[in-house]
Amino acid sequence: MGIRLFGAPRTRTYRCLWLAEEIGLDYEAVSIAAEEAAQHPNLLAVNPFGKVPSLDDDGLHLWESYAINHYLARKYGGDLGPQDLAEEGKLSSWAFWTATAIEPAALIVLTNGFLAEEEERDPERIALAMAELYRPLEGLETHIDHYGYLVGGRFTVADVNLVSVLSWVMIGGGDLAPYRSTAAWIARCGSRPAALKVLQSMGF
Ligand SMILES: N[C@@H](CCC(=O)N[C@@H](CS)C(=O)NCC(=O)O)C(=O)O
Repeated sequence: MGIRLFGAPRTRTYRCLWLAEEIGLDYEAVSIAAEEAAQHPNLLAVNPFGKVPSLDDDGLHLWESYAINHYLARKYGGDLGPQDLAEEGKLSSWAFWTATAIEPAALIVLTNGFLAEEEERDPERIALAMAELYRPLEGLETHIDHYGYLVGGRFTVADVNLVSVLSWVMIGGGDLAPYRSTAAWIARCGSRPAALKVLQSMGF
């Protein structure tokens, strides 16, 4: 049966495809239009909530992008995944932090700077979201300054997850330049061949 990754272009699928390409995973990318996801029988057979990304690994069905990435990294990812329980804990800390402290505000920036129709965009919302991100980004800046990457001093699944979300901020026009080490780390990670390959396939 193999590995099937269900996804739609220009969605959270990006972070799972990026990781799959970093791993060099042998998988089938099953493309489903985001508008059809909730009703698509093949996707609903894997994820009862009809969301992308979703994964079918030989009959094991997983959803939620961070959970998928942690599973792939741990099972197939070598150094991209945890080397021991302590690293597994740290990767979880970063994933939950990314999902709760960064992603909601980053989505506001992306929506108001890029996704929404011009007349519906609200720069004030971008400003408020960037203000909300100030404290998390200050802490991130200190960490990256010291360690270069999120976990273990090397590129891991945690970097894939967080950079994919921070790229929403950049696409939406949020200014990350004041966070110099963070901006350099995003550029370093985001220009890896696997990331560029997936971006290109999504028409960016
Ligand atoms: N928290 C989920 C969010 C999944 C999600 O909302 N996916 C969107 C695309 S980014 C989707 O499936 N949209 C289609 C729909 O909701 O019908 C994750 O990280 O995977």
